[in-house]
Parts: sequence; structure tokens; C-alpha cells
Amino acid sequence: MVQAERCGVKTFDICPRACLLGRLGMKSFYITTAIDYVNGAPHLGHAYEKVLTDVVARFRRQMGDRVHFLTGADEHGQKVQASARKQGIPAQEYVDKTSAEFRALYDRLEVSYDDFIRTTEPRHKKVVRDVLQQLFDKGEIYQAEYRGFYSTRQEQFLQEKDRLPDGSWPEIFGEVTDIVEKNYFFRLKKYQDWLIEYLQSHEDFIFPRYRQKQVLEFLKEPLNDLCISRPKERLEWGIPLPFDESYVTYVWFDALLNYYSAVVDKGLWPADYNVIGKDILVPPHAVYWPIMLHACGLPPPKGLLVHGWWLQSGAKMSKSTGEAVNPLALVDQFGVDAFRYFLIREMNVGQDSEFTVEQFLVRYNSELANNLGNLVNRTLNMTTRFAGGVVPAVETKQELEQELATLWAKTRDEVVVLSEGFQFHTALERTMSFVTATNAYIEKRAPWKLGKSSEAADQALLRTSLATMAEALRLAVAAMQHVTPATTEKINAVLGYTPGSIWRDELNWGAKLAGAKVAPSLVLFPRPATK
Ligand code: ME8
Repeated sequence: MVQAERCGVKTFDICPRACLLGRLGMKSFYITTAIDYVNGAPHLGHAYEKVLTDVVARFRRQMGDRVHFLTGADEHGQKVQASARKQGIPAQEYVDKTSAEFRALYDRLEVSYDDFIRTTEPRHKKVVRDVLQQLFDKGEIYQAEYRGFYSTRQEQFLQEKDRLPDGSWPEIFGEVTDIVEKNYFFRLKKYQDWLIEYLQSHEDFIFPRYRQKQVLEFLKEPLNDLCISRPKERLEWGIPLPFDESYVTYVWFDALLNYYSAVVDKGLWPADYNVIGKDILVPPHAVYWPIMLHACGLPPPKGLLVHGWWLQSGAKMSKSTGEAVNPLALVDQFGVDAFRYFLIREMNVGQDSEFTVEQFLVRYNSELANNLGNLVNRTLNMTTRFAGGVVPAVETKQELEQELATLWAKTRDEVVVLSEGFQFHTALERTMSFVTATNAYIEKRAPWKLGKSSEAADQALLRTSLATMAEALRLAVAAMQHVTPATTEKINAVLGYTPGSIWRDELNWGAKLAGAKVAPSLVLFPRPATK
């Protein structure tokens, strides 16, 4: 094992795990979400990001990668300190409670994370302090006096150029105060040219690509060095600087390092993707983060996957708007998979989407209850009624069956390619079109009519149609497995089917269900009781 000393923490250039995975031909895939500020209740926007990352993680696992999926909580900083004080409880007690609430939501949503990091954990604090000390020793951090304006809400120093034309401060900064104080600064400016060069030579660093152009646009203005300290008299709730304990670490410098601190001993850096919302791309993830890593002698993440916002009446859904959608209310009424399906089907990754209950109901009713639910019901009912509950073998393949199989081959190839490119909404659309085509096939074959005939050819066609619809259903839910894992499992169970371990093989049309004993019925997506 070769160890390299970087930023005061041991990193592993070659670790035994990586070697083993390499020998097994498995690609390691490390993916992270943003870590939420736990200063309020989680809303649909937080849930979306974790479900989206989960869909990517599950898809990569299905494709055979060895996935490490990290999520967690951002527990330091002004906002958390203020919320704890408002409740009159110690900050640690406050974050223990709220962090658990976020984590419980992600468990409920079947987010298959491998690790949940909290920035108040010793393992994280140690790495942050080690990194700071190393950067300080290398002269990358220096002390200077700062005079200027400070936004408490954004926990950030402002400049004259941030003012509106009438001289006032934009609403997003909240109260802005004049301050003079000594602080510690990280030499961001020094790396501006390196970052521009890096972005120009790594065109795929940010998904969607057009966001990379926005970062380059931002970098046309000169960068200032980054103030990475807050005096303890103003903010206590943070990680003390190792070289001056009268200060705590700026919350972003602390939080960004979670992606690294969580895997420092696992040999997994760099991450394949940091998944984040567009509000935290510039400057934290696209500017501070790659420069912090570079100054430490570490590579940037291989990519940033940047999603858009869930909007309500055209504005970003947020903790402070008061009317943010509570994910649990939807999950309680419609089930986890209906919720996951809606989020992924509705949002084109990278763009914004307006959330309305009406649109949720449209997708729920037309795609899940009517289309997929109908196929499940028909398959189970007719197999029970006409074949004693046992899926028959195909006996005769005619044009209709051939057409459906051809459509499947195209759908399957598209689903894989689209999912690889994060176009999950289109992949689901194609899968649903295949379900629609299967329902149309059933209409045309009309097994209920064939069932009335005693002709041998009709009986053969009846058995073929039952086998075809069951196989089509099995394939459709295999294609949705990373989005609706529990539904796929339930449908496989009522089809009397246990899938094999290689997902790609499960997508091939075959006779996997012949002889399987199906359940008589399954209620998957019941009609909502109220609107
Ligand atoms: O920014 N739609 O935490 P956070 C979609 N702690 N995504 C949304 C959203 C919405 N309406 N509202 C928020 C932070 N998000 C920092 C991150 S990472 C080192 C530190 C997303 O709780 C948001 O874009 O404000 C971000 O990616 C995540 O939720 C956490 O937001």
C-alpha cells in the first residue's frame, strides 16, 4: 500500500480495496449529495436531491459498479446557532434532534446511502483541522484586517458591487452590518487562472454543460481571497481553527470538506459526482471547492451534477417561505414509490419544475394507477382466470408479439443510455410508453374472447398472450427498478419471480416467467380518498 501525506491527513494512492475491485473488474463509483442545513424541517427540494442521487446510485449498482453513496447534515454555522438559541437549547442538542429528522426522512424514502456524515462528528472535525493546519503551514492561509459589510443571513462578506443601483442591499442578504475585524483568509485569488484552465480543459466537469459557461463567466471578474474564519464572539458554533482557537471555521469551508473527510481512509477520493442544487454551484462548489482541493494537492471531484429548483408559484421552495411541501404528507397518502416516481418523472435534471398537487395527481392517476396498475391487474386476473394462475409458455409468435418485442428492444436500449446521461424523466416516459403499448396489445389480442373459443389455435394464442403480457410487465418494472425499487420488488413477487443478480440480463426478453405461479391480485396504487 502506498501512502501519501497530503494536507496533514493520510491519503491512499493505492489501497487494497481499490486493487481488489480492479481485479474483479468492478468500477468504483463514489457519489455524494449536498449536506442539508438542519435549521428547519426538510422539504420537497431536499427530498428530491436525495432521491435523485439515490436513483443514480442504484442505477450504477445495477450496472455493476461498486457504489459508495454519501449524504449527511451540515450542522455548524450562524443559522443553526440562531435556531437553537430561539428554542433555548444547546446547539448540539438541537442538531441531534433535527439531523435525525432529516435522516429519518431519507430512510423513509428508501435512499440507499452507505454513509451519513454529520459535520459535528469527530471524524469530520479532525480532517477539517488537519487541512486548515496544513494550508496554514504552507502559507495558503494568512491573517488580515477586514473592513466592510457582513450579511448574517448569508454568512458572507459583501462588497460595494453587491449593492443595488439605488445603494441598498438586495433582500437575500437580510440585515447587513458594517464591521472591522481581524480574520484569516485563504488564497483563492492565486488559483483563479488554474481554475479557468481546468474548466476549459474539462468540458464535462459540470452537468448540465451550460452551467460550466456560467462559471467561466463568473471567473471573468477577479476573485477575492476567501475569509475562512469567524471570531468566536460573533459565532461560537463551528470548528475552532487549529492555529488560533479564538476563531471558528467559516461554515462553507467546513461543510465542503465532508465529501473528503468521509472517505479519507477509504481510498475513494476523488468523488465521481457531487450532486448539488444550482444555488450552491457558484461560488462554493465550482470555485472554492476545486481550489481548496488543488491547494491541498488533491484532485477535484470528477463531476458536479447540478439540479434545478422545485418552485411554488414561480419561486424557489424554501424553509423560509413557510408553505414548503412536506414530503411526508405525500408519502403517507400516496406511498414512497409514487412520490419517487413523480419527482423523477416530472423534473428534467438541471431545470426547474413547478410543484402542484394537481400535476402530482395527474401523473399518479394516469401513469401509475391507470397505465401500470391496469397492466398488473389484467396480467394477474387473466393468468388466474385462464391459466390456473400459472404463466404459460409462448406457443406461437405472430406479428403483434413481434412488434411488442421489437418495441421493447428499442425501449431497453434507450433506458440504459438515457439513464447513463441522467435523463431519467425521458427513460420513465419511454418505459410508460411501452406499458401503454402492452395494454394496447392486450386490447388487440383480447384474451377474454380467445378464452371463449375451443379452437386449438385460439387456445395457443391465449396462452401466448398471457405469457407475453407477463413478460412485458416483468421487463417494464425491471427498467424502473432504480426509481421505484419497492414496486418492482412487489410486482416480481406477485409474478412469482426472483430476478437474477445481473440487471442487464434481466432486461432481455425471454421466457423467464414460464411456469411461475402468480398471485390473484395486487392493489398497488389505490385511488386517493380525497383530492
Ligand atoms: O445549501 N429545489 O443546505 P440547504 C431543489 N448546507 N433543491 C433544493 C431546493 C428546492 N426548492 N431547496 C434546497 C445548503 N435545495 C448547504 C450545503 S454542501 C457542502 C452544503 C437543495 O439545506 C439545495 O440546492 O440550504 C442544496 O443542494 C440542498 O437542497 C441543501 O440545501
